[in-house]
Amino acid sequence: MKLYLTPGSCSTGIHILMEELDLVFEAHLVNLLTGDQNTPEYLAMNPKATIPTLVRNDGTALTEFQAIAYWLVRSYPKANQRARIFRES
Ligand SMILES: N[C@@H](CCC(=O)N[C@@H](CS)C(=O)NCC(=O)O)C(=O)O
Repeated sequence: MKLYLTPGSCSTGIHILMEELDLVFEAHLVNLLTGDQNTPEYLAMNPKATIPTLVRNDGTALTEFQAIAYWLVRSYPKANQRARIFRES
């Protein structure tokens, strides 16, 4: 998987979640100040020109924080276990 992120921005929550899940992924830095998000390559993944973007192993991309977090929680057992703990408490 590839996570497109900007340190110190709203992508940090997804970055931390993926680290907590012990996922192996490529982290790609997107410099919003210099316009990395507006390149044709980035817009092909995320036409909204925002971070975070998660490119999954099948090549499809998720581009909304909530959608990425939900998909990660549903897709990886460690996350599901934690969700179960929260539901039971
Ligand atoms: N609805 C999106 C919003 C993402 C968003 O607005 N990200 C900001 C950074 S926190 C961004 O990429 N801004 C683009 C820019 O500043 O050009 C989500 O929840 O993922």
